[in-house]
Amino acid sequence: MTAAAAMITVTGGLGGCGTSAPASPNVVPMADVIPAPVSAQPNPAADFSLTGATVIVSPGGAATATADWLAALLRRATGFSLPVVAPGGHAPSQILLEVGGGHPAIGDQGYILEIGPAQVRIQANAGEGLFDGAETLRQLLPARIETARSPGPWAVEGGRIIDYPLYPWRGASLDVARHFFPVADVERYIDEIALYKIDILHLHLSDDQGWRLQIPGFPQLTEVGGSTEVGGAPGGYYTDAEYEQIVAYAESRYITVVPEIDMPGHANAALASLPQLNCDHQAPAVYTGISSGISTLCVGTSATSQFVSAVIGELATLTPGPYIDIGGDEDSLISGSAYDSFVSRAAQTVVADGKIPVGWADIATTQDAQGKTATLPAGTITEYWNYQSPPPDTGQSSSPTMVIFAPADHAYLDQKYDASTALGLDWAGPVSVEQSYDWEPTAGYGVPSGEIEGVEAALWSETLTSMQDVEYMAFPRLPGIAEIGWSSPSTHVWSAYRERLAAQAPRWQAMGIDYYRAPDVPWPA
Ligand code: TNX
Repeated sequence: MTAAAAMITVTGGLGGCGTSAPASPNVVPMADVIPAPVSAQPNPAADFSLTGATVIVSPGGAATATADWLAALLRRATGFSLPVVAPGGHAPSQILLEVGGGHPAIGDQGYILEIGPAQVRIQANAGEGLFDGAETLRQLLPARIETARSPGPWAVEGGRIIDYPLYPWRGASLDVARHFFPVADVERYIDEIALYKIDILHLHLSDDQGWRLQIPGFPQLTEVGGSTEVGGAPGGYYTDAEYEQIVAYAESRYITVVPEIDMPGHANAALASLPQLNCDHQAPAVYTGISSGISTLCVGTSATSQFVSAVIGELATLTPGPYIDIGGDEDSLISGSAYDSFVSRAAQTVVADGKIPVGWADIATTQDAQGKTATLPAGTITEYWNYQSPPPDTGQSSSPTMVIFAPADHAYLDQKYDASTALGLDWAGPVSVEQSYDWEPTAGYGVPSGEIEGVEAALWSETLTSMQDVEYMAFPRLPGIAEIGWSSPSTHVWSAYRERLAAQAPRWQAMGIDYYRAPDVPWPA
């Protein structure tokens, strides 16, 4: 238990750490929850049973979204009516949702979940914490809860969980540029990552191979740049309305969409669409291969400046979340100083549009001939990926940033599991399930702990053409990255984690997820 959980226990009078008795074989043990909660005290004498008489008690307001989501999930499997009712009645069996008045130590994303024979109570300070608590309740129900019209019984282990995250940024990225994934696929991925309390969806919306978002005034971007993908199949793009639909769906799961338009490199789809972005005003052909480092915007021209302002402005208009990601990786086709002034200006534009700039670590580490890096606004967030170079904030940048950790040799879900994996790349791999779990942002990278924003599981799609491919690479590695971001490092013990991970498999099966049965995990038969 952390100091804050201990404090809650003492001041809130919620009881001390119980001794954990063996769980009944019919319930999911609290100890199996991923990410591991801050504190879990099972009480097998107090199991709850979801029945046809159970009601969901919601105060409305910030609890409404979670009440409706939970009711829909539970009704689908159980067939029970599970009415959502206002507080004040006398239901003999209830799931009670409460927002406000929770202990301050749990913050906005934390929750207290108390399970007794007649009542499940989820208490939080804000809507997101309540939703996180409901996702924990989901994991405590039998895996059958994920399948429509399943047989009961629906027992939940009694006891109490006190829980809140370690880092604010627990991201998952999805590359919809190399291969396009339609709205329904993205929504499915949102539901899958929400199960593990991921709270950021980083959408890689442009690259050499595709431009995936309508930008007013530049219809060619989607007509030409959106017309294909890796391998040459027709690509696709999101209309503004479809993008807004994705954002709203994510929001309903308390996930913030971070849109990325990659620049000045990784820009062939834009260059092929708009001749004026090329120094020679000649649009190259669309690109359907998988090399990197092949393109750059012509920086320093008014055409490029206008384009960048329009794109960032549109992202800011369409995106309610606070972040805009300008990419910035792997451009060695322009000089360091040209790169730095482009990035400095793009980051300023993001701030002028009221958002927080995010970019790959390159934006804080690429140096010009004088050894200087870009000048980044205070509050800029950088994402560390290239494990072969030092992270930002270890002395080389002129601007301190908050750092997201996605070191490719651990957190890149597009890397092969081992040499025999048919899908995926292997430049940073292979990345076994253990390798994806066996690291900490605080261990060995040299970034001050106050400058760690969180972690991200990155999923590039050069070799992934379907949701089935995406899921095969994400599962079982994604839950481990989520746990590194949420739970105390003291819970990160591979020998125990592999057992907990194995216990997730029936749930994935019920969800129709074709996961990789990694040999280092003791999967159920
Ligand atoms: C590197 S990570 C890239 C991506 C590729 C990925 C493949 C980063 C900032 N750039 O463009 O898709 O490797 O693993």
